Amino acid sequence: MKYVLIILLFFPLWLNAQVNLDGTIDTGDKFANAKLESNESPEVIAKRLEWWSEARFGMFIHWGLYAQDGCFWKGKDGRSEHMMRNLQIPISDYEKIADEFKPTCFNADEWVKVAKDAGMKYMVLTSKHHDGFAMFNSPSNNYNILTSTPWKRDPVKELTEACKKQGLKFGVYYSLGRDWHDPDCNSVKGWRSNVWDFPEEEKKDFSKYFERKVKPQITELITQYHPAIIWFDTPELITKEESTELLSLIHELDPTCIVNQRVGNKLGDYAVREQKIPAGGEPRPWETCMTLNGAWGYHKTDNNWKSADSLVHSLVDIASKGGNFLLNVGPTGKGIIPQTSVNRLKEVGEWLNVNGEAVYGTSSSPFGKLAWGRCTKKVGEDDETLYLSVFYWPKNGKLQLDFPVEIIRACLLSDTDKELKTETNQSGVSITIPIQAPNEIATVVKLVVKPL
Ligand code: H79
Repeated sequence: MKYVLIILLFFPLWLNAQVNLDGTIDTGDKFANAKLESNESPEVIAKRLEWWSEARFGMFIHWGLYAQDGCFWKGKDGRSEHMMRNLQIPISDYEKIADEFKPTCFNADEWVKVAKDAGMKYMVLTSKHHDGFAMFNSPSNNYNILTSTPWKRDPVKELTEACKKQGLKFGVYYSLGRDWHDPDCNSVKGWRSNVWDFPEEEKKDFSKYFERKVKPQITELITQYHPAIIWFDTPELITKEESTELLSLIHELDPTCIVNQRVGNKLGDYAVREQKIPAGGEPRPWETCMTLNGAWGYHKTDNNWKSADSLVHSLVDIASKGGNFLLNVGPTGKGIIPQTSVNRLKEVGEWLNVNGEAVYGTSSSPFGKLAWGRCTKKVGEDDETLYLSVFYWPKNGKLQLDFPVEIIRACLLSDTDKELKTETNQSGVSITIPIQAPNEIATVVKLVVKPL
């Protein structure tokens, strides 16, 4: 009974640690929902984001030492890429994983091809996650993949080159305010820092970690690989001065480099939602990042895969709200993207092959909630195009639109030669469609209309 009471008492606290009351995941970004405050004009930011806003769909890759045994350590389930903290693994033991890290099956061209075949236009790889291990050549810090593993290869370099060859943009993820390998990286009340190796939180000095590790490594990443995006995570205790300094450092080296909001303190080019799609979109440029199963890093017993249906619906939902979708894969310790992930992504790619026009380069829906699916839009010189992605196909052979539009031409994206009949009625327009849904995931009706 005592234990039940204790659990009941602390359960809300535990829940609160992961999900804020507003539904965002607590990644230590205390300004996650705030309006971004840049000293650059919206036009300058929009220009930097030009390719990114067209791209709409990217691949997130979480790959690091935690993948070696699929988030298990000494037979214990470390639950996620947070394995080191979840199991409180001492640094001296965690480092031993590096001694055996030899992903002999890694092939950068194959990974990029998986992304490309899925219809993804960019890729973001974890260059350093919370465990502090650099997956790139880092002359400033020995705890990196070239110096500390028998593999001695540089996946950031190889993926940069493979992306260039296959026409994808390449970016790097960098855990900013969490680093469990650095003795000075602290956190609020020690909740998220390494207090098992370095228990004296009050003696830690974030600025020392910032000077010693963050600034040199970000400089290395930009000068060595010229990433198109730096995707920061978990700003935690970074000060406004430090966030500002970091942004200046990045833009001095490369003014075209996109930086997300988790550089901290309301700065950065675009907002991030983790594992969530905001109900009404966002007023600023934004991106949802999401896992294919339950963890970001490869977890060997997690088979809770999302269906292709749900992935396409998420992508279209996000596009209809003007956002980007960064969908994650977690390759194994051998360097293989799990086959189920590859299969699901292939299905999404097949759908995009036919219907990509409804996603890439589109803007958000001009309408409110639509019972049958989602709408995206493109504005032409004399007309506008609406893409109606129908998730729930009407059974009566008619798609009723309850808004007034003057249709110039209507067709299915899967059969553009065949014009669909349309009829204006009291509440809007009725479009005659096939009785059977041509595509079980979603069928897109393309409408060229007079400017709305
Ligand atoms: O990289 C992926 C995640 O590992 C990272 N962000 C994405 C992109 C992430 N870091 N933290 N979080 C997501 C949410 C953090 C939840 C925590 Fe906790 C709250 C960590 C510590 C307190 C959950 C609850 C884990 C332990 C207690």
